[in-house]
Order: sequence, then structure tokens, then C-alpha cells
Amino acid sequence: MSDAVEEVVDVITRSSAEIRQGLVGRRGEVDEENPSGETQAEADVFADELLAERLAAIEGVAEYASEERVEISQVGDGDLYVAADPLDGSSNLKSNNTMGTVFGIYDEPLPAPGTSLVAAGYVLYGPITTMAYAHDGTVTKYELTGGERTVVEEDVTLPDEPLIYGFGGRVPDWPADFEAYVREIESNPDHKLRYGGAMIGDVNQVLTYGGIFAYPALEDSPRGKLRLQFEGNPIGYVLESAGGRSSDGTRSILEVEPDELHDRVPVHVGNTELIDRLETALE
Ligand code: FDP
Repeated sequence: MSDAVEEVVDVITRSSAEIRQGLVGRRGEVDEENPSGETQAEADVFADELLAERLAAIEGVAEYASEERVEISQVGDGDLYVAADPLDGSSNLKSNNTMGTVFGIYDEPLPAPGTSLVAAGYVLYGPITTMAYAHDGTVTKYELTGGERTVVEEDVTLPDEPLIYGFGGRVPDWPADFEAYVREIESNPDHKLRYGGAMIGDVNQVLTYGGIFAYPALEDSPRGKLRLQFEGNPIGYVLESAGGRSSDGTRSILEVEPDELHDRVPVHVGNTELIDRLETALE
């Protein structure tokens, strides 16, 4: 791993302690929308500004882009391009449930396809703060404390027997073929529903127990809800590095060519067998 990539991950590690602490007193909304038209929380803005400032100071970083800002910030002349969702699942602030920080480190100017990711990962603000980090085809899980990372598991792979399923979007808005697939998944008595409304929390359950998470195409939103650069690609990269699959419904999310920075993409990630079946169901 290059020194600059390592530095980006170190900065996110250190910043996560402040982002977590910064949630206190910032659970309200600001009078602004993000580029996808969602109301921003005070903590969204705080986390974005913190990461922008810290990542811009790294010599190897050329661009910083996030779900919370319209434009790409040109921050230097390095060869790394960082995209982040500084606070994924921030609608969970009000109820004090799990949230995360998602990041992708690309070697091409943004917007870029997931095939140009050199590393990606996420921080999970659960009862403890953890990180799942993928690079060079492997995933490592860490516990984060005092700005430091401690390895808890190396070469993380998805368990062979899938246990968990969780699907976003309102059921009446699901296309009929997707709904039929879901009914088949839930008819298996070995499968259990887990859905918390923050992608990172739900994906982390899948990485831990095996299974599938999806935020699918919806009847009136054929590209679903989640953003390709900031959510779909990094999560696809992590799950594929852990031996699973990602799909936009027909192919790996990492192969989707972006048109615009804030493009959305249907997200399906999990055990290979379940994603293969999903693609067959959506054909
Ligand atoms: P949020 O709007 O709270 O930031 O990033 C979007 C996201 O959360 C994901 O984390 C989550 O999976 C999804 O939206 C939840 O959407 P629904 O409320 O439609 O279930």
C-alpha cells in the first residue's frame, strides 16, 4: 500500500473519534439540502468539513468529493482521488441508532468507475467504533480507539452459509421481480431479517453473518437511492474483496460507468450465490 493511501486511512481513523464525539449536540437539521435533495443534519456538515480539511492536507490527495457537497474540491496535485459519505445513515441520529463513514480511494479523477478503486472501507459507529478496510484483495477489520486502529480480524471473508437479509425502499415501490425474489429469500427458514436504515450498519451485518443487503431500483426511481461514487462503489469493493459479489442488477457495481458525480445506482451486495440468483430473477 502506498504511503499516501495509508495516510488517508490514518486520517479517517483519527477523524472518526472526533466525528463520533461531534454527533453530540449536532442531531438537528440545517436549513440546507445535499446535492441529492436530502435535508442535511448538522452532523453531516460537521463530518464533511472535518474530512475535507484533513484529507486536503495530505500531499498525495488530488481531489475530495462527498455526498454533502455539489462540486469536487481540487485540493492538491497528488494521484489519489477520495470520495466519501462522511456520515452515512444520518437519519438515524434522531433515534440514536448506528451510522457510519464510507470512503473510496480512486486512482482516477472523479467521477470514476469502481474498477479504479485502490482501497475502500467504512467506519461503523456502533456500541464500539470499528473499521472494515479493503485493499489488495483482502479485508481487515479493526477496532478504533484513541485515534488508533487495532486489528481484530485479517482476511475477512463472508461466511459460506448466508444468514441475514435486509432491503431498503418501501415494499409497494419494489418492482414485481425484485419483490418475488425477496419472498423467496425470506421463505428460507435459515434466513433472518436485519434492517436498521443505515447502509453501513446493514452491510456490516452481512459482512459478519453472510447474506444480502440491497437498496434496489424502485418503480419511480430506477436507479434506487444510494450513490455510486460514495456508497455503491466502496461497499461493492469491500464485499467483493471479502469473496462476495456486488451487482446493480445485471453486473458488478464496480463496472458501472458514472455519468455524474452524484449518480445513483441500485445496490445489491452479499454472498455470491444470492447475488447470482438475484441477477437471474431480474433478467
Ligand atoms: P440516510 O438517508 O439516513 O443517510 O445514504 C442513504 C441512507 O441513509 C442509507 O444509509 C440507508 O441504507 C438508506 O438511506 C435508508 O433509506 P430508507 O429511509 O429509504 O430506508
